[in-house]
Amino acid sequence: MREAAALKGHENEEISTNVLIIGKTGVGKSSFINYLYPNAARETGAGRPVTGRGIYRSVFTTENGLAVNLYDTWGLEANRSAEWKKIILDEVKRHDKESIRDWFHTVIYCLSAKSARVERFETEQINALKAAGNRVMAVMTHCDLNNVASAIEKMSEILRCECGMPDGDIVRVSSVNKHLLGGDSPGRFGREYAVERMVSDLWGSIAEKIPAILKRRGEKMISDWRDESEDIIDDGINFFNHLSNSAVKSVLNKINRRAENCGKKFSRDVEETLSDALGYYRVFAQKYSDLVTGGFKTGAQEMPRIRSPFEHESAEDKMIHVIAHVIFPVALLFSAEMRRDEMKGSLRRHGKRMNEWLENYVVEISARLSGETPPEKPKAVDVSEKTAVLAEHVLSFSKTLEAVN
Ligand SMILES: Nc1nc2c(ncn2[C@@H]2O[C@H](COP(=O)(O)OP(=O)(O)O)[C@@H](O)[C@H]2O)c(=O)[nH]1
Ligand SMILES: [Mg+2]
Repeated sequence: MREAAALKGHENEEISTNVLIIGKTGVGKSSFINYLYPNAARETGAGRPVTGRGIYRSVFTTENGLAVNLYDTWGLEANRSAEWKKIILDEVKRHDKESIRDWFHTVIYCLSAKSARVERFETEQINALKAAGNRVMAVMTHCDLNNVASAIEKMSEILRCECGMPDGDIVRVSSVNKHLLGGDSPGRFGREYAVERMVSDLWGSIAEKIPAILKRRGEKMISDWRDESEDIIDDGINFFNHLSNSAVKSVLNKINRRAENCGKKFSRDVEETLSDALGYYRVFAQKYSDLVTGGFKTGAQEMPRIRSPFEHESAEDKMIHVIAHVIFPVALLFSAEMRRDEMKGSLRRHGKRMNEWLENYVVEISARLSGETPPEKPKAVDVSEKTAVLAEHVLSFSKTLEAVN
C-alpha cells in the first residue's frame, strides 16, 4: 500500500529540534538544559546572537544523534520588558513557517521557586506566546529547596489564574545535585515529566498547525482555480459563439479538468504533509524516549511511558484512510443557454461548495490528529433549488447535444 509506505522510512532520519528557553537571569535556564540533555556536546560555545540582541542560539548534539537548536534568552530584564516581548515574539514568528522542522517544538518558560514570585511582565510574556499559537511549558526550578512548597503553590495559582495554565503545564524541577544544609539531597527531578510534555506538546502543535496550513493552501488553490476559470470563460465565450455547444463544452471541459487536477494535487499535498509530520514526530518521540530511558536515570523514580497517538495500529489505519480518501467535488455544469455572467455565477457557487468541502475535510483531519472521533459528516448537500437548477441545465445541455448529433 503506497500510503503505508509513505508513513515509514523516517526511523533513521537525523533530526533537529528547536527549543526556546526563556526566563530571567539566574532562574536556572542553563542548569535545566544541562539536566535535560545529558552528554550533549555544545558546538557553538556560548551561543551566538540570532537577531541583534537578546536571543542566542547554540547547537547541542545528544548521544543519540538529536541536534538541539537551543534558543536561549540572555540579558533580557524586567526593566526592558516591552523590548523583550517584541524580540521573543519576532523570533517565534520567524520560526512559524510551513515546515514542521522550523517551528519551535518546545517553548520553556523558567521561573524560580526560590524567588517565590511571578512578575506581571512574565505572565504577559507567557500569554503573548500562547496567543501566538505556542504551547508553553512552565518550568519551576529550585523545587529541591527547603520551604518552597508555599511559594510553588502561590506561583502555580498565579499561572493558573493569569495564564490559564493547568497544573499539568507546570513542571517542577530540581536541576542540580545540591546538598542542603543539615539534610539529604533530594537530587534532581522533573526531567521525565518535562520530556513527556515536550513530546505531547509537539504532537499538539502538529494537530493544531497542520490543518490550518492545509486549509490555507487549499483555499489558495480554489481561489486560483476560480480566477483561471473566469479567464477561460472570458477567452472561450463571446457574443458570437456563446450559443455554440462546442464552445461551451470546450470551456466546461477545461474548467472541470483543472478542478480535477487541483483535487489530485491537493490530496497529494495532504498525504505528503501528514506523512512528513508523522515521520518527524515519530523520530522525535523515539529520540526523546531514548534520552530518558538510556542516557539518564534518577534513582528509583518510575519512568513514564511516552505516549504516542499512533501506538495503536488502528489509529494509523484511520489516518491512512483519511489521507487516501480525498474526494474533491468536481464537475461543474453549464448549459449552452447560459450567458457568460451566468457561467461565472455558477463558477462562484461551485467555488463555494469546494470551500465548504475543504472546511469539512480540514475539521476531519484536525479531529483525527487530536485523537477525537471526527464529527459526523454534514447531511447530504441540500437537495433543493441548486440541484434542481443544475438538473435542468444538464437536461437542456444533453438535449442540445442530441439535437446536434
Ligand atoms: N538548588 C537549585 N539550584 C539551582 C537550580 N537550578 C539552577 N540552580 C542554581 O542557580 C544558579 C543559576 O543557574 P543558571 O542555570 O546559571 O541560571 P540562568 O542564568 O537562568 O542560566 C546556579 O548557581 C545554579 O547552580 C535548581 O533547580 N535547584
Ligand atoms: Mg544561563
